Amino acid sequence: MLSPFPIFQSSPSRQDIYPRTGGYQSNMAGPVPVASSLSDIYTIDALGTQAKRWNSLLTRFQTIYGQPAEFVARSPGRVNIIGEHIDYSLYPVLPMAITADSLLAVSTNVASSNAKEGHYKIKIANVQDAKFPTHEFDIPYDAVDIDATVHEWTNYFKSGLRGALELLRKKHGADFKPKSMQILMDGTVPAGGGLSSSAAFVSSSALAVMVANGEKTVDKTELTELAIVSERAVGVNSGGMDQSASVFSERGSALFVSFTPSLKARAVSFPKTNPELTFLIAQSFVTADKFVTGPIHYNLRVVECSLAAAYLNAVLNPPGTPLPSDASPLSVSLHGFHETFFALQEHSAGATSSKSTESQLEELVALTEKTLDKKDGYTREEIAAVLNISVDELDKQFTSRFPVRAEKFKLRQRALHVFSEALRVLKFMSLLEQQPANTDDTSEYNAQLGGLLNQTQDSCRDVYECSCNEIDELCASARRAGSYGSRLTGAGWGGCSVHLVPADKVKAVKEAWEREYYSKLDLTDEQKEAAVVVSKPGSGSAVYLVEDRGPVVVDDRIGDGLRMAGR
Ligand code: NG1
Repeated sequence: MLSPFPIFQSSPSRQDIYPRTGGYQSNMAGPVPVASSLSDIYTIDALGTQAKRWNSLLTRFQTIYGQPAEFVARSPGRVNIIGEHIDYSLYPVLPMAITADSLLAVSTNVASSNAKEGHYKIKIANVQDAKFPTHEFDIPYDAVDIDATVHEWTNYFKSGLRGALELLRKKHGADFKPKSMQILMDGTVPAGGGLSSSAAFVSSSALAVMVANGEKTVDKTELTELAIVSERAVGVNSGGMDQSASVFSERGSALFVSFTPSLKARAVSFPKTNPELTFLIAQSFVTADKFVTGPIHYNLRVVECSLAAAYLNAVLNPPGTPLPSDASPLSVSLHGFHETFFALQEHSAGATSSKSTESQLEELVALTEKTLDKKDGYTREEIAAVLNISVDELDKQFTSRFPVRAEKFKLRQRALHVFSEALRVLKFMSLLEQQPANTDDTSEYNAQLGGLLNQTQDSCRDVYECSCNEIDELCASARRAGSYGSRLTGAGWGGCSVHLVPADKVKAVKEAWEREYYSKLDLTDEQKEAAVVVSKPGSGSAVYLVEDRGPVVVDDRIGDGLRMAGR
């Protein structure tokens, strides 16, 4: 297990938090970095383990394919600090990348005679070959076929491939011919663990395809946008938080991701606190498979949020007002309703000053409580009548993309969670912008940050209904042992939890979990080792060119980082 690491930096001034544009750090757009050493990618304490892992990946590649890899594409998993289940309603979120990641070692040196006429060849293997068997595909130049009804690990690669090829065709013309690739994958983000293994895999796959096909630089925004759309091809109506965190993150900072008017990410650091604060991530070991449970969990929530947007629009905006078509999975979102509602309100009042987003969200919470008063949910017929469309039309617009199973849609609860969670993200950000009043003892400030995380958990459990007993137990146990704030992170219904813990209580919290939770499960040594990690904000996607630099070598003086030996 890792030792406690204070994620809160010693950069106390507001200037340090948002140095460049008088309030916020500038957008972090630009190309995906090409790493020249592992110390460009990982924090110092991770270097020893990572160097061994990279070396074994490259050695195994050579053994499997009889030739060295040309490059490695890397994208990490993430933990979300605050802003749960609101990215697909297009409200900003605050995740950070973690050390665990997806690595794809690649070579394009495949004889063309190997592939069928009019096709290119993809050979893909995994270091965990017993769990993820090797596959070979002959793929026609013009289309990548993905069978989303089959749960197959290579679908994630194929969806990154498909998205990257769409972009390459836009750039180089419709008759662009993709290269054959030989790939060996090593992923350390636990699948179904709430840390976004799928986004790490899809983003690294898309990045690998771009580089394999000769792109010298890969734009981070383009990569993120294509990874978001690609992941939807695997059967999940996903939002954009995970892919943004995976691609854009910078070591040492969390990431504020906003989705409108266009995708933007900026690094956010934290004021120095006393006691120092640490984020702990704890696995529940309840596997939440979004793909399998989508029709009653994740995809249903996406549908409910879009239906809530359409319903509120029909009732609260003038008759016939269209909702703007946007980048959300079903093209209409609560954020779109929010913007339309206040734009019309200001227009009709001839307003000279607009309300703050915080007060707008407070007003929306109150309006939702009044307007969507059916606590047990709304039937298709009831919603269709208000939208003035047939039930068939409703199904076509909202439930045909991904199947959902529900008699009633809980529009009230879903809208209330989304508006109140969007408000909590703003409150969290505004706390980060402030200096704690008393820097000798910031307990009260720490408790305010933690309080917002606790409110998120309450809302996820009671209103959005995406927690589970095991996560609730982990949160309660952590709070009793001294956590300021504890909540599920990611989609929920199992997976992981995140906890804001004073550094001097980390031991007590871990002991409490062991006593009250983990000791009651039948865990393997490997699971015990992975159960709790102290999370540091890690860096985002990167490419490492093996050809230029040769295999990874651990320097004796690990403190100097790692060097890459020339061949
Ligand atoms: P997970 O399942 O934890 O990777 C999912 C979505 C996110 C976001 C969160 C809930 C995907 C790939 N990810 O995260 O976009 O909606 O749930 O906040 O679908």
